[in-house]
Amino acid sequence: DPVAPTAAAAPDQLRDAMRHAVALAARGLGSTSPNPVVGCVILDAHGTVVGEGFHERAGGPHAEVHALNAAGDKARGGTALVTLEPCNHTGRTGPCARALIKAGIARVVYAVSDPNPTATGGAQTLRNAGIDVEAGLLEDEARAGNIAWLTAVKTGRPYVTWKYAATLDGRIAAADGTSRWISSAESRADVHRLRAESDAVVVGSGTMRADDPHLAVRGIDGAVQPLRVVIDTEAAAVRPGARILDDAAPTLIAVAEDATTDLRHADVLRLPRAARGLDIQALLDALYARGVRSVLLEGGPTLAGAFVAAGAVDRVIGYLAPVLLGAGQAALADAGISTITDALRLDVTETVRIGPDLRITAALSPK
Ligand code: AOF
Ligand code: ZN
Repeated sequence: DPVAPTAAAAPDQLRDAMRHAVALAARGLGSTSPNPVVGCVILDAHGTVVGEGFHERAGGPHAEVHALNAAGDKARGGTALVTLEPCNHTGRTGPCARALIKAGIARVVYAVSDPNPTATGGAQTLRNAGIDVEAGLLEDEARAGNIAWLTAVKTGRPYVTWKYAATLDGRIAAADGTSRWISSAESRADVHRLRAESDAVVVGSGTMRADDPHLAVRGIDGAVQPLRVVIDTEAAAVRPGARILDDAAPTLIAVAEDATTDLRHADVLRLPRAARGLDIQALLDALYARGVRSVLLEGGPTLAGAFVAAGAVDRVIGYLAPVLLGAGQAALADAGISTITDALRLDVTETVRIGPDLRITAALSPK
């Protein structure tokens, strides 16, 4: 029999619990793709937290199942707070709507509706079972926490964050090409966190030649390594012995269809050429097909310009160091913009001090 709805948990208890669920969800960033990050908190009939959980990896239990397991019998008559509408389908795991009903949950509060057509319908299933269902609590926060997955589901390509570190006057290298270190140790550590939260890290041949980057995550316990991607159109920048070819993380070298490469032991992806280098949409399609939902574009200015010109950047994260250079390489090269009316205008979503630097996050409006 359906359990009688209970409104025992007070509004501020619900809000606090949802805020905690959003924080729990974030712990899955970088390891759940192609799935979303989801957090869940269970309150008993008095509003006390009796269980919590988050989705840790695709194929593993959903957040609700972890939280229900933690709560056990205490879930009966209680409230479940979930950052995403509980699923209604049997995919790699059973439907969470059924699991919540079976556990005797009286009330479900979720933040964001599930846009995934195969999983949607959980709210209705719960209502049909006599459960009190409310949507939209802390929706903006939960949406922001899942922005990569939500955007990728909508657009059918990975969510792309272009990250750069520059002087206050927007230079990423001095006139003679030297660049170590413009941003602080704190900012560089923060970039490792960004990498850990991303499914793939992308650089171009210029960065490959200039820096021989490693691109793996260091210093974060339990981090899932991102796929390291080099766009090496002419198959000339990645040479045997490059640091990126070690086994610290998987690596993919994207080259032109007609390029010849002698690289062994590397995963090579052949893509059509475009006006500038490789076809970026084709690259993003190929990454999406491999389960990549979030891409961290790490450089350099030419590649970033091509991504911006292709409309393939969703978000920009700039680390600005209180340093002046004057002459030197600009963070962004030609992006196909030549007049002020064509300038891309972004919305700043966050500003944070990172050590001596300033980190600015800005989003491009979806087209
Ligand atoms: C998750 N974790 O905690 C919740 C999800 O691949 P499956 O079969 O595990 O199903 C994934 C879909 O389930 C996902 O796209 C989303 O729509 C829904 N909810 N998914 O991975 C979770 N609650
Ligand atoms: Zn589920």
